[in-house]
Amino acid sequence: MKVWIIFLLCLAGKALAAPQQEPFEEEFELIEDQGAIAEEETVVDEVIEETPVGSNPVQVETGEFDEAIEVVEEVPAENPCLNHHCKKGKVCELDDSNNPICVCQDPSTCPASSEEFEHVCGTDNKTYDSSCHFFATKCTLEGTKKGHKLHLDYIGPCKYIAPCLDNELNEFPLRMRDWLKNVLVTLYERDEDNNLLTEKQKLRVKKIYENEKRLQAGDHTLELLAHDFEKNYNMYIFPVHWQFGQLDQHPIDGYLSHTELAPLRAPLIPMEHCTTRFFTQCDADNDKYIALDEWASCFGIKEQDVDKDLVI
Ligand SMILES: [Ca+2]
Ligand SMILES: [Ca+2]
Repeated sequence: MKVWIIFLLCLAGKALAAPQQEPFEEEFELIEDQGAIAEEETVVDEVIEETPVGSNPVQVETGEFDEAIEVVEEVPAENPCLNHHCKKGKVCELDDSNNPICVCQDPSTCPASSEEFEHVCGTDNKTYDSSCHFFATKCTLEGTKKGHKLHLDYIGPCKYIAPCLDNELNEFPLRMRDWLKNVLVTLYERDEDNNLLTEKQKLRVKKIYENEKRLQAGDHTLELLAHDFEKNYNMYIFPVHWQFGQLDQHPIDGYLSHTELAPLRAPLIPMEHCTTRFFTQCDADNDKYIALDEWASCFGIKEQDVDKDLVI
């Protein structure tokens, strides 16, 4: 969770803190039914364990979010359940023929959690003690309309989220863009041997980093952020593209699904009440996916500057 706390502090205009290496906890679910996609990603989780996660909290490995993964590995083991992975909310049990099967986890077997930051809020506006409790509960509703509609909405206990007004909606990308730029600069500054950025990315960030006109990280007014975007527009093009590339991973297809967006969206909602509205309106053609041009446009990037080569 640390990474997200830092992330949110940054959004609040605080100075950027040190990059973190912890992979994001498994907080989310596969919101859309993407069984086919998930199957292609079966190895992702294990790879992630060994790969240093970039310091950008948004650079979350979305493989962690794929609840629909059920894999039987062909490694012989005494207990067939040892290598049988069940999606979140399910646990492995042996059937009468000693074959491993995934069954719904009893929520009462989830580790007790009294810490507020471990609570999650469901789209049913109910607070669950932890994501384990949430997914176990959702599993018991599988096949029902209620279960289909139930998703993890955001991290933390449910609370009143004020409606996002039009003028507030316009403020959201101002902070977000500035934050993205600062994250990249911080990655660049700290990226000695960590390879948090590729060589190509480093060259692009170097230009931003070395630009004397760059607005330094800090607590800036919205007026200043708006002015800087106008004046130093070119510095924001790459960070917006880069963030899209970080999220577009499962699969890498130039579109962000609800699931791919979840690592960014869910922790933000309790802090930034315009999050849901912002990402909803980003999907301009309302096809449930955010394409690169839709993404760029909602961050104020001009059509002629949208470049899929910048995403890589
Ligand atoms: Ca995608
Ligand atoms: Ca769309």
